[in-house]
Amino acid sequence: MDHRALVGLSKRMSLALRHQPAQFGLAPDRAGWVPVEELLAALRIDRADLDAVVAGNDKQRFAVRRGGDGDERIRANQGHSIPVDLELTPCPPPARLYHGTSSAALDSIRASGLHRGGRHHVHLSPDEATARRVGARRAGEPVILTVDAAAMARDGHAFYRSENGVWLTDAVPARYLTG
Ligand code: HQG
Repeated sequence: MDHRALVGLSKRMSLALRHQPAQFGLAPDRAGWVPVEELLAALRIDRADLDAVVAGNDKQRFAVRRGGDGDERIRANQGHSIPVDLELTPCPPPARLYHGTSSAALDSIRASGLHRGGRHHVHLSPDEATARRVGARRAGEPVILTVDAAAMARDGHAFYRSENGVWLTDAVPARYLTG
């Protein structure tokens, strides 16, 4: 598959595993896993295509694991809008984390902090370059906000790290943001 086809399939897999499994006839378990065979059938793809997306994905969006019954299962590592319990354990964050957004959202974010929107958590990046890429997905000028994660952790906010290195927290009050 060429790069374009890989990106297209990655998007369909995200839709099926994070947002609209029922539309694909899939029923993820409470931790978000579906049998690999069922995803292949739902998307009408073969195993080599799926492996290419899982292995080649720039952000390691997907994880494949063998379940207790020996069958392989797949889930998205984060970013769901369907209810899932990713069984993340709280983990001490680095002193600073970053959030990329667009200048259009700045006034609102400065007033009310970062909200999780349609996702389960606010997504934060460990470095500015990643945050810049996230912000560049939006229309308008990308902006990088710095989160004082050390102070948040001290004040009792829980942080989680997804398998692909995205930092997650419930909300970021405006007083912890600069930039
Ligand atoms: C903004 C992609 C106004 C927030 C990326 C963001 C990431 C506010 C948008 C992952 C706000 C939500 C997550 C407030 C937050 N007022 N706007 N108070 N609080 N926002 O897509 O962080 O491709 O749900 O700044 O690479 O952009 O899906 O979150 O612009 O890792 O794997 O509301 O999604 O990864 O947008 O991106 P999103 P995000 P995947």
